[in-house]
Amino acid sequence: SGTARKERAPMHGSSDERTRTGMSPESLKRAFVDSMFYVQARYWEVATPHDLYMAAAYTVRDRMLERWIRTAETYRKADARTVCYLSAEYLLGPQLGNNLINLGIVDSARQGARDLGIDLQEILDQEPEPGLGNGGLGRLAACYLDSLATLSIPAIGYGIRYEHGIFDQKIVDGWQVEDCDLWLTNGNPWEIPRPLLRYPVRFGGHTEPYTDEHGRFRVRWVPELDLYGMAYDTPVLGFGNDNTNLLRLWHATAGRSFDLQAFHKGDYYGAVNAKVGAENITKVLYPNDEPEVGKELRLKQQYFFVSCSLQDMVRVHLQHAPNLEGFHERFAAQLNDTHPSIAVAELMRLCLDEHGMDWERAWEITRRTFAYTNHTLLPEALETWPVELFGRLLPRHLEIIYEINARFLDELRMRYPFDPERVARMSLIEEGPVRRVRMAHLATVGSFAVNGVAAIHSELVKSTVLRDFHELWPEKFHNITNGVTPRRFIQLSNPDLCGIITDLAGPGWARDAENLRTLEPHADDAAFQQRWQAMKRAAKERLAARIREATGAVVDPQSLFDIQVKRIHEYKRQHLNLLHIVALYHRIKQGTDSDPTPRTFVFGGKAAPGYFMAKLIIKLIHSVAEVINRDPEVNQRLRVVFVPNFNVKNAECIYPAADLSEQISTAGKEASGTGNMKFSMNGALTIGTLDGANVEIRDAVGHENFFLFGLTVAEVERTLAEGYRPWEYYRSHDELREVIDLLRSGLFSHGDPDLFRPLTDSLLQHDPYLLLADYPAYVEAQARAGDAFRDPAGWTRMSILNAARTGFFSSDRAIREYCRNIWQVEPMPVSLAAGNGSVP
Ligand code: B1N
Repeated sequence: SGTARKERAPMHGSSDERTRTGMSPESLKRAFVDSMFYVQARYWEVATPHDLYMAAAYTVRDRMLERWIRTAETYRKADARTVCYLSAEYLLGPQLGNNLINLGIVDSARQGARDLGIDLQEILDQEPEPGLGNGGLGRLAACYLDSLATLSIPAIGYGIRYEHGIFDQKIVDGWQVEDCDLWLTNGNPWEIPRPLLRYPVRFGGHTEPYTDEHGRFRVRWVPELDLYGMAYDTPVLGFGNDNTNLLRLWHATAGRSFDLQAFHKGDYYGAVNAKVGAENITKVLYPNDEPEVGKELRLKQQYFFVSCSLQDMVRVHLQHAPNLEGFHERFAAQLNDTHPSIAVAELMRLCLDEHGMDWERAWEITRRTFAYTNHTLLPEALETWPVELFGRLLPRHLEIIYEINARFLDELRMRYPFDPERVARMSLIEEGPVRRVRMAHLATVGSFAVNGVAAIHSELVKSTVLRDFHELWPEKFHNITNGVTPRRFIQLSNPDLCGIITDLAGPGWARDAENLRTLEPHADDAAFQQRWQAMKRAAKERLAARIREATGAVVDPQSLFDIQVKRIHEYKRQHLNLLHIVALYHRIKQGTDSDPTPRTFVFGGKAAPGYFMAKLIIKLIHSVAEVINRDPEVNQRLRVVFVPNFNVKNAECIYPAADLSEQISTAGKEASGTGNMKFSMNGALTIGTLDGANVEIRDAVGHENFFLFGLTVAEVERTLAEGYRPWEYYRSHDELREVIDLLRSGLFSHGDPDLFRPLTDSLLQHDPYLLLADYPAYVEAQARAGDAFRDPAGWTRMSILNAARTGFFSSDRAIREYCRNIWQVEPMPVSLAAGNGSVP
């Protein structure tokens, strides 16, 4: 409960000897041994690597709790305005290493482990990662939690505690096979279950009108099903401060009503089934990345976590206030894409039905609470739900949405009296054979701010999917270019680079990434370049070892590491990369090679299980790899590998090892990209199109330090409008034709010319992502990159400048912009030292 205790229990003093939370190697060692005994219930001789990990995790967690509690106390006392980040995904990655960094005890922990004869790295490797997200969107949410805590912003991340996160990718005969993710099976030491922090969530049934005691018309929702959401809390440390924020994930359990039903009706087994059904809601993450699959369970997940989160916010608010007036002053709630946008209707329902507010006031509070981030323009990704399904699961919410819509459309008619088409375009309801709720419209109408995730993307949001809304409310629209946390993606992933930067810039750079600029004057310094090359070389050796372990393939760390890791998607064009690889292979075989730079091509990424073309691209990567890697005539110059199961852990090993980063989406399709930033910060050069954040990365690092190619957004539009005929590119470009013909010949498919037909046919007939149109420019840019790599000093200079000039892409900068331009929230630093040595 939130009631503040008057008297304070005595706490350990701050001196290391007297506290169980000391940070010295001695204290850590003692605590670790204690945890092994008292938490893991193991003694030394029989402890498994997993026991070591758990004991280490509990040791670290103990050191987070005082900060966490002090933070909660500070925010509560100050009645602080709080950011609530609502996201269906958090791709956190392993916690232990990151928490050691943010506590500032990496060296201490390593020393303590060494004294006990343990290798810290081995312990770190034990941790299964919480993969509660698909890709960039989920990872962005995790980076933002890190930055919010680091910037001392009062914030709560709300989401879903999926029992199974993103599937494990296995490769069998070159094909992706999905395996169940089991991150929770051995226990999760970072979460704290809160069995008493539960909220009811209802589904189905019907609504009925009634008149309340003041004679006012009201609606009551009589649901069919209720279940509970239970909180699991994970502390999120700031770096270089004492703030520790909260990530609260909801787990679904059956409500009391199940037991009662069974008791009354005597249908025990029926009740058991219903219970299982309820718990299914948080069973598994939907593995789709962008293309929408309108599944009932997914809508249930969305409403489930949004309802729990808003009820939690209301509870907190009512600890300080008599009613929901002022709710929007206490909270800014960010909608991470439309997945949580049902929140708009849910907050209206809470205000209207549960707190007796009138419509106008409820709407005012709702619209001033939410802000919406758009993450994609792909038409197939825009969420819409059939009205029928919506009404069946959430009848009251559908009514509320209809009412919001009726009032909104009246406003529009007033403003555009002779433009019924515009009114229909902007409606929250899409008319058609099946009527559907447009979630992006609901989010836009119900929010005070809308933002895109890179400059070019935000412009496209305004000129395409939300054009009419931008014309109506231009001041609502913002851009906030994405960012990534330098703690995880430099400090943790690339300790050598971290050492180099710290030597030059001092340790402050990790809180102020603009300090990376101190590298810039050293870009041409020979001794510095040598150190830089050694750093890169060591990272490439580590990746080579990892690749050998995972795939058996041997790669040469001296070759150019040309890497494309991201979800597999036609718009991301992994197959354009493949066309170039086959062209290089073909040239060597023909003896017409003009690019003798030895290269290792690395791919990684998951395909949505139902996305056939993406899975076929994975198969094609393996098939091309097989032919090239075993051909002695080419395999000294070219190697192709696919790193299975690309996830945060693998990513941390991959970004530092890259020489060349592939960011080759069709212009206008990649909203931002964030891998592009991680590569660049680690000194990779980019080969890329003018898409997403590439545009800003190129401007930041200097055009001469970036391999640009391809059609611009305007040229893509024009090409398609003029009637794009990929066949003509095939006909008129000899090498392109030869490459595609090789794919069609069966050379890469053990003689089966049909295997890759779906891909080649799609390219020749439609090519919706304009691979053939961009092919000549891509190959030409690749040649420039290959040539440049043969001048080590020139390349190293460019590499250093990339790392030096990408401080802008720190998630700290992005979060500062959200705070200032959208949330209107101020930092609230927490001080452990200022406390009187006790906790409440
Ligand atoms: O969000 C990232 C961007 O950097 C990427 O460019 C963008 O593709 C990605 C439905 C999505 N957009 N939409 C999704 C994910 C899951 C899902 O079920 C859509 N992911 C993105 C961060 O801004």
